[in-house]
Amino acid sequence: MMQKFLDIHPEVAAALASGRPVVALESTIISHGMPYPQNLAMAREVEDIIRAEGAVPATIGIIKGRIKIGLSASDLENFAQNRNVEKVSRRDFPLIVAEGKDGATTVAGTMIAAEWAGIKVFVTGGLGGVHRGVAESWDISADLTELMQTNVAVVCAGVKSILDIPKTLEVLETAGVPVIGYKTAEFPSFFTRSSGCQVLRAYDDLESVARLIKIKHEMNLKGGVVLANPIPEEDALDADMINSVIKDALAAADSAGISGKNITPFLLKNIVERTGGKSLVANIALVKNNARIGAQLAKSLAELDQGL
Ligand code: PSU
Ligand code: MN
Repeated sequence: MMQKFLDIHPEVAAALASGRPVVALESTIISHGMPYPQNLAMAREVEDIIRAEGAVPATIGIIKGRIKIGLSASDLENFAQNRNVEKVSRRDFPLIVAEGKDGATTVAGTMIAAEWAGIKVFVTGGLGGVHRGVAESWDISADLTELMQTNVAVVCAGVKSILDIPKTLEVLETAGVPVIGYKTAEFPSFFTRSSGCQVLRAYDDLESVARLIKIKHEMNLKGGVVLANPIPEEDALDADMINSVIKDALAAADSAGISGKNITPFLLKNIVERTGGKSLVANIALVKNNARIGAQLAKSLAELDQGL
């Protein structure tokens, strides 16, 4: 039924039809999460990594109101240069489609489209979550409510410490979302490997994660699974340095009066500036690491689905 809104790239359609592994990727990370041209290089490299692992990448975005599952090289370029591309979460989806506009999908937006297309694994950098100061702002990302209702597994490096990590994990618990640590018992905090918070389970092999995802689907329990994959040790930033940068960035957002959907892009940009680009290098490294693991997870899941 939803197919009428989707344009599935032939390579992706062929893989889905034959049960081969496909990995969804978001476009907000390209248009609103990183500066040009590093964002374009990142988007291409991540697709290459997924292909090298034997899976098919499907970067998702909206072009002239059509939901694209798998983008061409020139589409990627467009998103990277952010030519009037809106950030699209669940709320924005029907507007952008109805208005025939271009939109870059967030974690929530990408999950919606991935589920429609039949893609079960989605790789990103970091989830949105509960913002610090939530008691005043009521700012809780729609990524969390999407994870509550949409059956897609999301591979990420945690949530950034611009957010309130303990409260984010509480909301995920309420939402019924299993948060699994890949080779870690501690939930990672994006730029660093630790947060002081525990995951629900630590799994050392992706077959176990695939089995969990498959059983959750079979039980018809709606909602996603989070696979938290820490940034590689050698790419992690110094915790004290990044935490103090984040504090300053939050203060800057506050005095600039930024709110709503603009706050996350504002903070990301501000942090890149304050770290002299170091945060961008770390961000790209962790996304690439997630792409490798996500592709392997999609392969495990495809094998299970085919009864291999
Ligand atoms: N975290 C990142 N990079 C990003 C985002 C989050 O490290 O680009 C983006 C994702 O698309 C995520 C969105 O879904 O920000 C969350 O936005 P909000 O907080 O407005 O829900
Ligand atoms: Mn928000």
